Amino acid sequence: MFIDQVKVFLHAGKGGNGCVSFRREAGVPRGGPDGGRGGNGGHIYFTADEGLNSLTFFRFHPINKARNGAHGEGSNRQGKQGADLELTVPVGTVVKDIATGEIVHDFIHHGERFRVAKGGKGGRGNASYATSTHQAPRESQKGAPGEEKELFLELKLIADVGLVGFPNVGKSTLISKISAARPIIADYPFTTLIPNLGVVDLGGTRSFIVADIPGLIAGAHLGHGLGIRFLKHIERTKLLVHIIDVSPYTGRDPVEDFDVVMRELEAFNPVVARRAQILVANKADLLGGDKMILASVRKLAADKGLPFFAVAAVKGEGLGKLVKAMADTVELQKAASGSEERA
Ligand SMILES: Nc1nc2c(ncn2[C@@H]2O[C@H](COP(=O)(O)OP(=O)(O)OP(=O)(O)O)[C@@H](O)[C@H]2O)c(=O)[nH]1
Ligand SMILES: [Mg+2]
Repeated sequence: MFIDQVKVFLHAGKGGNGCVSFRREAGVPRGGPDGGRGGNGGHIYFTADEGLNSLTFFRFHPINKARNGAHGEGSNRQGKQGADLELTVPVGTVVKDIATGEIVHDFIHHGERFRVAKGGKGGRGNASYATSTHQAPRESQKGAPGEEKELFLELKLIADVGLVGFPNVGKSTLISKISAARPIIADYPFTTLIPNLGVVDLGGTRSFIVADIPGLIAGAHLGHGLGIRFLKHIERTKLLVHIIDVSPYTGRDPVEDFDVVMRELEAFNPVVARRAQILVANKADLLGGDKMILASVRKLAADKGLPFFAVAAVKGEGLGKLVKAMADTVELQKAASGSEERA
C-alpha cells in the first residue's frame, strides 16, 4: 500500500508531579523536607529513513504517545523520566502542524532526526522550596502537560529526474532499462498507479535517482485519469524527461501530446513546468518508413530549445546517450542551485 498523505495525533509524555514529603526517621527529630521532583515526560522524535517509501505505518497508527514521567517520591527520589518515542518517516516527508498551518520540518536527508512533540517538565518537589527562612515548605509543583499535536504528513519523494508523459508511452519501460526498478509494464494506459523510484548508476560516484509516475491526460488537473496528485513527487526534481510516443498507433498527434502535458504541468505548478527538460521520442522502432512524425517532434524540440533524443526503450536503443545527458543536466542543475544557495 502506498500512502503519501496522512493525519497523525501526537501526545508527548506528561511530566510527573513533584512530591511533598518530610524526613521521618528514628533518631532524626524534625527531619527536613525531602520530596523529590517528578520525572520529565517523554518527547516524540521522527527520524528519516531512506529504506521507507510510504507513510503506511501512520495509516494504521494515527495516534502515538510517549510515556509520562513518574511522580517524585520521598527521600529526595526523583521520578523516572518517561521514555521518548522514536518513529521513522520516509525521506521526503514534510510535516505540517494542522493548527497553525506551519511546516514543522521537512525531512530531506537519511538519518535526519527532529523532535516533533516536547514532553512536559516534571514538577518541583517540596525539598526544592526550602530556604533558611522557610524550612518546612509544603508546596510542590504539578508536572507540566506534554505537547499535543495534530500533524499532517505529506510525502514528496526526492528524485533528481521525473519522467512525465501520457499513459502507455513507455515511462516504466525506460526506468526498468536504466535502473534496477522493476515496475509493472503493460500495453494499456494507467499501468502505473503509484510512483516508482530507481537509481541510475553510471559507475564511479556518478548516479542519480529517477521517479516514474502515473501518466497524465488532458484535464488531469481536473481529476481526469489518475489526476495530477502524483505530480508532487516530481516537484523536487532537477530535470524532467518528457516522453512522447512516436509510434503511428496512438491515434494522437505527438506534438499535441506535448502541449497537453505541458498545460497540465502548468496547471499543477508553473515552476515545475519551467524546469529543465529533455524531450524523448520513444518507440522509434515502430516508425518504419515514416519520417514525418519524428521530424515533427524534432522540430518541436528545436522550437522549444529542448535537448532531443529518439529511442526505443524496450530494445535499449539510444539509452546510453540519453542517460549521459540526464546525468550531465542533473549535475549542472545541482551545481547551479548550490551556487545560488551560497550566494
Ligand atoms: N515497440 C515498442 N514498445 C515499447 C517501447 N517502450 C515501451 N513499449 C511498450 O509500450 C507499452 C507501455 O509501456 P509502459 O512502460 O508500461 O508505459 P508507461 O508510460 O509506464 O504507461 P503508464 O504506466 O500506463 O502511464 C508496453 O507494452 C511496452 O512494452 C519501445 O521502445 N518500443
Ligand atoms: Mg508506467
